[in-house]
Order: sequence, then structure tokens, then C-alpha cells
Amino acid sequence: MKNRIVLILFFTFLISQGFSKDGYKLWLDYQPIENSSLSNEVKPLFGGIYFFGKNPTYDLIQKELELASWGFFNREPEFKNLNQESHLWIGTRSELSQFLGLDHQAKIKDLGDEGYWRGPLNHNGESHYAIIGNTPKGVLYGVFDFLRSIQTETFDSTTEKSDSPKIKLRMLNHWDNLDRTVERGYAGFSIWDWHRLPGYVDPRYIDYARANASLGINAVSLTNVNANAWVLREDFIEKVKVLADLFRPYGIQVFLTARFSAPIEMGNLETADPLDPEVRKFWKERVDLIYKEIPDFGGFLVKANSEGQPGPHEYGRNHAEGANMLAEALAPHEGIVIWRAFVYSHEIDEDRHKQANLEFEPLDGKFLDNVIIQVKNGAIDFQPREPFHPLFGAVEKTNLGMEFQITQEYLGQATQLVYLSPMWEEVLQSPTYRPTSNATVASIIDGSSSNKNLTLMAGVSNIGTDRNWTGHLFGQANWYAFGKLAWDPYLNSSEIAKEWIDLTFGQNPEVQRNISSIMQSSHEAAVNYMTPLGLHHLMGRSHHYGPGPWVEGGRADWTSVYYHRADSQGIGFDRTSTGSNALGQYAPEIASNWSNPNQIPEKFLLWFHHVPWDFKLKSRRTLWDEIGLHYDSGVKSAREMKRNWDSLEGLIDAEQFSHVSQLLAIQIQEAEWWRNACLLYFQTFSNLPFPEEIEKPKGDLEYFKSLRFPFAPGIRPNW
Ligand code: BDP
Repeated sequence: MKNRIVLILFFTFLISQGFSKDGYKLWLDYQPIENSSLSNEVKPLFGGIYFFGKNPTYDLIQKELELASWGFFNREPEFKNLNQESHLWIGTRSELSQFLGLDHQAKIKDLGDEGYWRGPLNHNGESHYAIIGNTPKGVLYGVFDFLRSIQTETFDSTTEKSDSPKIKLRMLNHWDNLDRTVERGYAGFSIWDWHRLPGYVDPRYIDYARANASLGINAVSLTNVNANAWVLREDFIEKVKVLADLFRPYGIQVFLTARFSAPIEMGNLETADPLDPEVRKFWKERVDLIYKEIPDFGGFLVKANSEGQPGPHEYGRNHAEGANMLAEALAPHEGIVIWRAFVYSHEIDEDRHKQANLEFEPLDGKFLDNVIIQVKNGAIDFQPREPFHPLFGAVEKTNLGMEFQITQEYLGQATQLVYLSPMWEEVLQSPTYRPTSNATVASIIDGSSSNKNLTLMAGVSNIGTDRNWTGHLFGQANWYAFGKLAWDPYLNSSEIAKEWIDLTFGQNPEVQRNISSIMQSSHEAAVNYMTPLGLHHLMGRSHHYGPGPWVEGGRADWTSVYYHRADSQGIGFDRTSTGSNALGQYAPEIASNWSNPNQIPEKFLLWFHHVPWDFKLKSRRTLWDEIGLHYDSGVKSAREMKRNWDSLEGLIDAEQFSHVSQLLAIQIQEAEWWRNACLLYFQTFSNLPFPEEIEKPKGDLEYFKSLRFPFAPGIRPNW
């Protein structure tokens, strides 16, 4: 008995020490350095660290270096004085000024508040390795990059590196409710333990901040965009303050979602009209109160007049009047308003695709400078593939930010491995043709072609209380890739993947090759077995889990039939000038090219065109056959992913292996389910046989239609 307890305690100890790869440590798992020349190069640095100043951020850096040193060398690092033998110098440009030549001074100065320089520095004949920023925050980013270069074995003490973020606000949006449920969350409950705050501080908050800071994420909105005004009460602000205080030295600013009707719900006012003096007073006082507790509070993220959320329209006011009212209250404190463009009204428009442009284009130039409009990557709603949102490039005077969804609401939730970065990259690299012919979405949102300073990339978080944070281990790769792209939206997805694989699975080339090919093929595979050739919004109602192409009834633009429009003639949504003309919201270069079904990239064909079943694609096959082939190839890719993964047994940690292998088996079943359900359903319109070469869809359409998932994760109880 005693032995058993000892054994259990020992395993608990091992787990707490991180010997088991349960995913808790994310990409910050500092493993022993096996490469001896790297170890010889790096060890002396950890044996002589000197900080040129003192501040809370340096304290955190010190802790991070301790963790890393224990992980890399199983020993304590040594912190020295300047007159002792110090090898690793850490500080800001001004702190190190007497040791820096003019060229270094200038180079570092150009990197702004958040950039860093790291490299060799000789002084009085002695060589040092220095990590320098203009601010402690820049230093922090430099240190994380330095540690990452050791983990990925790319560190070289003789070369210098400098970097700085291209986007100002790199932000996670949590859709977390105050009761700890998470809207569209698939990784357990909210990590914000509101009930036990402010008294109890969960150590997870620190690891969360470390993970974000290591990627350069510098802002978080804590609460659901379907907001609850309760978070603005004094007792909750006290809780928020605890988080803000913890995150501050990690360079992370806290935002909250503001419910537009808060003046009524908590201020006892009869109206929330943004032009009403009492309402303005309410917000000003509330904002002042928040800043008293949290002097660097970021501001508000607002969803208004969308999906039933209250907003200025109730009072005959427009989005600019609503946003500006909040912006005025925040401006004296340098706070900002992030106002979402994901809007659609109660009256069903002929095409929801057009709604944001219809509402926001006329308001261009009417928003105050401290307002950013946060636009989803596509015009519908985070579908497996969407063309870029026409608002990018249609609005010139207003600040525009990007909203991506990291949580996989429409992309397999937490049962599927789908690496989202290629999808984001596709959107970021899309040419908008406005304001100049070479303006891509990336160059609009980083301000380089839109000439804006207040820039933003937000990602809807996929984080929860699951031990591995994201439910599926590969969800971590999406968090990671989001952070990287927010820092530099021109990065390449396969390189980001390679880095993440290095950090998560180590250096074995076979492991790296296999996992990289799994990740790179995963998005196209999911698009193929869910919504190929521009199809969209085919998922099950409410929970959005699995296929539901037959969903109809109720609000039209919440159904599938509204989007696919299949009939005996063909399938697809005509958004050309013969249909809704949503295409007209894009620049003429795009509109004219895409209005021709023979010219539009086939991946967007059915997004913009209603096409006959016998329409010939570039392959010279009919549309019907191609739909079948795409669905089938998606399933085959999912199987290939699993085969690839299973070949890694024994080469990677057993716990990681089994976790992903089991989930890939589910992914195959779900891919088959999507293919079978969609093809059998669409066949009821096409009345055509399936192409010879595909595996014939099996099953009974009525059975698929009858499936119900009342307890699927991530949905509101009343849905
Ligand atoms: C949709 C989600 C819904 C969100 C909404 C939003 O299904 O839960 O509230 O987006 O972005 O994708 O506001």
C-alpha cells in the first residue's frame, strides 16, 4: 500500500515537473539541449547574466531565464554584476547607451517601443551577447526570441537579429461568459475564475501571459462580445484589476466588452441613446472608474446591432454615433473603441454578405481617431474558406482591424486537426486593389498602404481550462500561428508550422517532415470534405457541429438553403450583377474578373455563382462530378493524415501520439459523415449518379438529418 502511494506521488511529481507531455507547457517547454556545440555556446551565457536595470518586466525575464536554464542544463543560471564576468547583457538602449556605438543606437532606436536587437557586443576587448530594446517590453520580446532560437537550435552568438511588430494591437478576443462557459469554446471552461477572483489568483494566469508575451500578443479582451453589463460593476472591475496587474509586466493590456444597453441595465436610465447627456455621463463615469483601478486599461470591444445585441440603431443613431460616444469617454485616458463590423439587421437583407459594407461605407470618415472597426476575414462568418471581406479596401479614412477566429467553430471544433494559418495567409495575401494596385489585405491592416497608425489583428481565442489549453493539441499551433501573423502578417505558414513543430516535437527530421505535411494539407482537406468549390454555411444548426446542408426554416440567413441555393438546375449563390451583386462591393479589377464563372478561381465559384450541374470546370469535368471528387478527396486526405501520424509511433512522446491518433480517427469519421450527408443531400437536386472513381457515399440521408447534439460544447443553454 505504502509503495503504491509512493508510486502515485512520484508520477504526480513527474507530471508536475512536466516529464509527461500533456501539452500544458505549450511551446515554452525548455528541453535539455542535446546538440553539444550549441550547448557549449549557450551555457556560458546562462552562467553570467547581467541586467542593466530593475523593473517588474526584468523580474519576469529573470524567472523565465531560470526556467529555461533548468530545462536546458538542469541548473540554476547565474546573475552577475557588471564588474563580474558577465556574458549575457540585458537592458534598454538608454540603459546600455555608454556601451553602444552610434550605429547600434540608431538601429535600435528605429525599432520603436516594442522592437528588439540581439547580437554580439564587444566592449574593452571583451565579447558579450546583448539583448536590447527601447523599452523593457522590447527586451522581453527579444529574450523570448533568444530562448526560442535555442529551442529550435538556430541560435548563433556571432550574428545579430532585430525585429519589431508590424501591427500595433495584437489581440486575443475571449468569448468567455461570466459563468465560465465559453461561447464557441471547445477546450473546457473559461480560464477566468471570476467567482474566486480577486482573492484567488490561479497560476494559469501567469502561464497564459507568458505564452502570449512569447508571441508578442499585447492585448486581450476578457469577455464575450455577446456582452453582460455586469462586468462593468465595481466588484468585477476589482477582479479585472487583478488580471490587468498580472498582465502588465508581460506587456499585455486588458480590454472589456461593453454592452451598449448598460446605462439601462446598471445605470437605471431609461435609454442608452448615445446622444443623450445622461447616457454620455454614465459612460464617462464608468470609464473614469475603470481607469482609477486600471490606469492602462485598453478600452472596449463592442458588438452592437448584430444578432440581437443592443446598439445605437434602437435610437435612430448610426454606428459612428454609438462608437464615438464611447470613444469620447475613453479618449482622455488614451483608451480606444474596437467596434465590430459583424453586423446584420433584424430585417433580412437579400444577401447578408452585403450588410457590413452597406452600413459602414457611408460612415467612412465619421469615426473618431481612437475607434477601430474590427472586420472578420470574410463577409459571412468564419467559414472554412471565404474570400476576403470587401470592407478591406472599400473604406479609406477609418481605422480597420482584422478579426480571425482561432477557435474552430466551423472547422472541426476540437475533434479535428486543422491548421488555420494557410487560410489566414490566403486572406492576408489577397490583393484588394485599393487604395493602390498592390494593396493586399495585410498592407491595409498593418497600415502600410492605408497610412494608419492604429492597427489591429484580433483572434477569437481557442483557450480553455483543458490541461493542454486548446482541447486538441494542434489547436496550440493555431494560437501560435495567430500570434506570429499578428506580429508580422507577411510570414509564411509553413515556416510558422516548422517552428511550432520544432518547439513541440523536437528535432527529428522524419517527425518534422510528417507533421509538417499533415498540417499543411489539413485546411484544404477540411474545405474539401465540408464546403468545397465556394460552398459555405452548410453546418448543423446552432451548435454548428457536423453537416446540415438541409437546414431550413426560421431566420433565412441562419439556414443552409439560403446559402447553397441548390435546385434541379444547379447550385450556388448568384452574387454577380444578375443576383445580389455583392461582387460589386469589391474593386472593379476583382469584380470584373470574378463575375465570369470561367475566370473566377474555382475555390470561390459557388460563393459568387449559381452554376448548372453540368457546367464544365477547368478539369473538363462537370460541376456535379467535381463536387463529388472534392468531397471524396477530403476524406482521403483525412485518412492520409492519420496514416502519416500513425507512422510516428515510437518517435514521439506516447501521450502526444495517442491523443492525436485518437482524434484523427474521429476526424476521419466526421469527414466521411460530411461527405456522405452532403453528397446524398445534393443528389436529391442533381438527380445524377456519383462519379465512378469516388467511394460511393454510404448511409441514409434521413438518418443523418435525424441526428441531434443538444449537449455539443460551446453553445448557449437556450439554443
Ligand atoms: C458567430 C458565432 C456566434 C458569435 C458571432 C459573433 O456563431 O456565437 O456570437 O459569430 O461573431 O460565428 O458575434
